[in-house]
Amino acid sequence: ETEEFLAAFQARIDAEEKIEPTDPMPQGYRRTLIRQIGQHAHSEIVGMLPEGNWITRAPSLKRILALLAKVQDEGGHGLYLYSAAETLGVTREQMTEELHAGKAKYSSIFNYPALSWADMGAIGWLVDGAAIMNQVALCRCSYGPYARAMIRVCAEESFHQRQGYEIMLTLCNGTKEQKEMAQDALNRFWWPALMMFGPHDGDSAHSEQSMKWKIKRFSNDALREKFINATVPQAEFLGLTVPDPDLEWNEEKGGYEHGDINWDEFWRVVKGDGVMNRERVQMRKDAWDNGAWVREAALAHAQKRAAKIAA
Ligand code: FAQ
Repeated sequence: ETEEFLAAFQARIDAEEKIEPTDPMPQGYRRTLIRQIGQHAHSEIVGMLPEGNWITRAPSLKRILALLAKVQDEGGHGLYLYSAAETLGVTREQMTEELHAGKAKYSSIFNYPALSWADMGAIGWLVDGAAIMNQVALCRCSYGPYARAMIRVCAEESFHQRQGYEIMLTLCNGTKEQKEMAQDALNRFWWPALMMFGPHDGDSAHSEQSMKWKIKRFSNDALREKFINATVPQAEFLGLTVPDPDLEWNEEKGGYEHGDINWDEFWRVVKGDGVMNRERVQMRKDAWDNGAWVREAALAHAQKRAAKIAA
């Protein structure tokens, strides 16, 4: 790649032009997007598992319907994102194989177990809340197909966030036990939700280049702080306590100071050693194997149709 080529590409980025699949692009730009969009797609698909487990245990028909719709949306987001990644020259089979082989990552958050009904509230409120904070910025990503996919995904994600918050609100206005259950879910999901934004800027391997290419519009820390500032008042409204004794409003910066994140735990989970990592990947492998006959049948059907049209 010549310097002229890289400079011309950067000039397009700086002029806020969208990059489209057939446009020339540096190998690094393509690789970064395949990595990030692939990881994002896997997160949606693996992210169906903790909540999928609760569909049959949701406390009412209304809750079952909302949760079922949410989990289906996540499946849709995954397919949308796999398609966006495929425009860059990778196949869905390749991405799936990498996930199953433990080579491709997915968000650390989905390696924590969902232990109670309140976790469905906390996941919608905090996990979708964190996801939206990150994804609203991605709607302006320089790569066209990814940016456009994010618009619809964000609209659906905001419904997910509200259904989660409404579960929390109902529990917090309920019995003492229900409120305790909500507090327990917040205690367990708060820190993992903050970890979703990735390592501190100084430790983030890809941020600098991704910001230059306008794949990322905000740094990991900037988005994490925006999330904390938006979410702490919501916790207060619920009457719950954020499990961070160092959380403090800083008038000067107009935002909260927070305590240290446990980065050892973060890297352990990212590297495959969280509570649920093995089970989550195994579930995906089993689903892939058990679905083989559907893929074979769909292929046979497509071949038959093609032969009929040709005849
Ligand atoms: N978990 O240099 P950076 C959802 C990895 S939302 C696991 O800062 P980057 C919706 C990172 O890949 C969740 N790995 O990396 C939903 C890299 O490793 P690599 C998904 C993490 O890419 C809600 C290394 O650490 N959202 O699914 C994590 O510039 C409810 C160094 O980090 C997205 O994926 C982590 N938390 O920034 C579904 C959003 N953080 O690849 C169901 C798109 C970092 O070199 C229910 N992705 N790593 O081996 C992004 O915005 C970025 O990729 C970041 C990381 C911000 C996640």
